[in-house]
Amino acid sequence: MGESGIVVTVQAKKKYVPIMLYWTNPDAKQAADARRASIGVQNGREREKMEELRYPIGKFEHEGEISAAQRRLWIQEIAALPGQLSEAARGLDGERLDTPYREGGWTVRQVVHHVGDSHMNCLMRFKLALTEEQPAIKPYEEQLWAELADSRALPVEPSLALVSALHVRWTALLESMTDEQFSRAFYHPGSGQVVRLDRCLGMYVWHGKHHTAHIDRLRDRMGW
Ligand code: NI
Repeated sequence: MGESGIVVTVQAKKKYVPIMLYWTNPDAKQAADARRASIGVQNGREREKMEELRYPIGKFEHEGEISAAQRRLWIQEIAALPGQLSEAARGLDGERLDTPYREGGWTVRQVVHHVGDSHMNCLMRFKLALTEEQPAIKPYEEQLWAELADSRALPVEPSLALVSALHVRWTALLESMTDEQFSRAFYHPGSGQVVRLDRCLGMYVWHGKHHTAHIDRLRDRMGW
């Protein structure tokens, strides 16, 4: 009896020691988190943290009608974006540009080139919708574009210059647009949605801020 009692105690210890270690030893907790992350398991808090890194300003939301006053504010933000993006990337060198804004995410370099890719496509969508009757636009594989040589290797300056020039033209176009023109739309074959230009304007204001915030938040976290 005495002997088996000892065996039971040892088994109990064996059984509970790892659990105690998990809660009391921060290294063990970190290792367990890393193991879970490596096999794609996330708890609620980790998921929340990941969402925060991914969507630092939340997702685009706008319910209902878009007023002329709202459009005017958005147009000002389209005009301001190139300056904000340049400011976010200011002074970052090669190694910092190649730092992902989150684990598994794009590098700062890719983020800046992506804004160029994306807003270039968007200006074309505006022009298509303004000159054709609800045209189908051409979706593109943004993930794969971000892996191409220019996005991977070029300094960010060419894309900052591109975004600057692009937004000058885009702003001029937006400022000229009538209510009727803002109600024009294109068809997006990827999502199957018909997108009005006034809503598209809001989405791209969000988009520019969203990616600028990726860089700003990374700099904050890194103390750059
Ligand atoms: Ni994007």
